[in-house]
Amino acid sequence: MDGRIYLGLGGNLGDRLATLRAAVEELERLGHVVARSSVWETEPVGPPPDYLNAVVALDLAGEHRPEAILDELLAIEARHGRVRPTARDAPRSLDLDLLLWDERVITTDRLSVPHPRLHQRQFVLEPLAEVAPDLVHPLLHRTIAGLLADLPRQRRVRRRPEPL
Ligand code: A4P
Ligand code: MG
Repeated sequence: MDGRIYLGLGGNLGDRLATLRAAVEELERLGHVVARSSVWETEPVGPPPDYLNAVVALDLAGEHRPEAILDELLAIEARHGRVRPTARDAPRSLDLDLLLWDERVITTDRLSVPHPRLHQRQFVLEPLAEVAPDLVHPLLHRTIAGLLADLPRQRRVRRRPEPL
């Protein structure tokens, strides 16, 4: 399958900005990065420290099976020192989430697209709304800007001046 994918990047360990930038460079292997959000400093959901989060839109080069994309994301995470403890929301150097793939709905044992929690998370919606405010969530039938507007603001997030 080809098309446009939206990827969420996050990390709260190590040199966070350098890691996000290196990940974007590696993602260029999958296709062409057509938009990148600002870098956002965000209060953690789960244990500290704060995260940096960002979103990129990428036009896939050629055909990719959904799970091949996931495997590529996991490989990039591993190369950036991601270890997988069992605890949910454990601190990590790099987390790459496949947020959306055009308006497709994909459900396999290993992959759910749209990402099941994207609409609940300000650290995803703020950067996603910068690159795709009018994109419609294919299950909720709401735009990203609309989902963000309705989200109760419970956490600290701030846009950083450095580009991704
Ligand atoms: N998986 C299923 N669907 C997807 C998808 N659309 N994209 C599976 C990526 N992976 C997907 O992921 C576990 C498995 O989910 C993958 O192997 C894949 O088969 P993981 O990255 O090991 O687990 P995780 O990141 O701990 O879980 P998850 O569900 O991605 O958690 P979240 O929702 O990403 O939360 N606070 C702030 N401020 N910023 C953050 O970025 N991130 C998290 C992680 C917690 N708190 C945070 C942040
Ligand atoms: Mg994840």
